[in-house]
Amino acid sequence: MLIKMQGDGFNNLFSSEITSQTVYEKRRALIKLMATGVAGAALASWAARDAMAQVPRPGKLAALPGAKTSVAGATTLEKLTDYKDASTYNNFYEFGTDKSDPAKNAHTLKTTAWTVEVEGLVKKPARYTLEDLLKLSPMEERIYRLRCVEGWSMVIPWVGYSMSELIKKVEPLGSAKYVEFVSLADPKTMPFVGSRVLDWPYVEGLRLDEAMHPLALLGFGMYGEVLPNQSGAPVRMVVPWKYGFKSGKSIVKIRFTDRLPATAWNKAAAQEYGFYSNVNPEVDHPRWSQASERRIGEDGLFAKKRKTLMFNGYEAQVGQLYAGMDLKRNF
Ligand SMILES: Nc1nc2c(c(=O)[nH]1)N[C@H]1C(S)=C(S)[C@@H](COP(=O)(O)O)O[C@H]1N2
Ligand SMILES: [Mo]
Repeated sequence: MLIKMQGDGFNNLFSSEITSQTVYEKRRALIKLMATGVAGAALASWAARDAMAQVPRPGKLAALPGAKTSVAGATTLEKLTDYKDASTYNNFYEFGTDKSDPAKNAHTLKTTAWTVEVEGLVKKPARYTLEDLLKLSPMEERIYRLRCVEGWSMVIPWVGYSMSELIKKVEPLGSAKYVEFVSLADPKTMPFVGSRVLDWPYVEGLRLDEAMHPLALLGFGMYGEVLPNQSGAPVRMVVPWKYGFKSGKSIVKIRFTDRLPATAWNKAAAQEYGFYSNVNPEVDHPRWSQASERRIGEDGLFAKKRKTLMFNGYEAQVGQLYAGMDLKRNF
């Protein structure tokens, strides 16, 4: 696989002896240190800081580490979701509607010779190969919460870089207002693309200023490795302040437009899935509350539900994007 060609040096950046438990403990120790105040924080060793942003590899796929991110708010100190949960409990309807279907079925997805076409209202439309995209900007590791509209969440160490890096390269025209992300729809390798649940291809979209926000990630990996197919290999969006369905997987086209994109879930049920779909505990889904969530891996009889946070906890970073907007109408 081509990402392996980036050299074994990458693998060495990751110490495989560190268990996820020790990393978690290091991160907790760091939180304790920080709680003792500025002086305490200054004492935090670089090793402990690194533990916040470097995660042991599951050792299943090619290494793809990222440097500690410089984007404010892009790393949470919450316990990471186990790789096993994050890679076996998925929504990827092209491979079936059960949470366990993508892990079972997505092995047929062909991620070699992948290209992403950038078109529409830009000065420099281009067809990027995956290799081009991997080299476009340095990889960062960002630990984001992802909140599904169905009421569960995960904490995942993603690897990628801000979508804004690609947007700057293609130079949007003044008339560009929105960005559409189009997923692959290949009936030969995606068994459920023929089904009538959604209109294929899966399309998602953001306002241009949302897509330019540094937190909006173009993701190529997780847990220090390339994405497993079921997570949207080889390249996907991760928009942590919005419900999970806004983060399109296995993207083949990025289109700049002046019209509000017709997104897959909005077309399927407009009254349930709005264009914005910012995580908002005050706006219920028509069929259930959004006030709380279940963290995957914490299930069981006595697991407590967590309160869902406005903008999934990223309000300080992204709230300004929606200043003056009625977020009940623009759900
Ligand atoms: N192409 C495509 N992208 C998709 C989906 C999908 O069905 N097809 N499901 C979305 C939904 S509903 C969620 S919650 C997230 C899940 O991402 P994860 O499986 O990596 O947790 O992917 C989103 N991206
Ligand atoms: Mo979702």
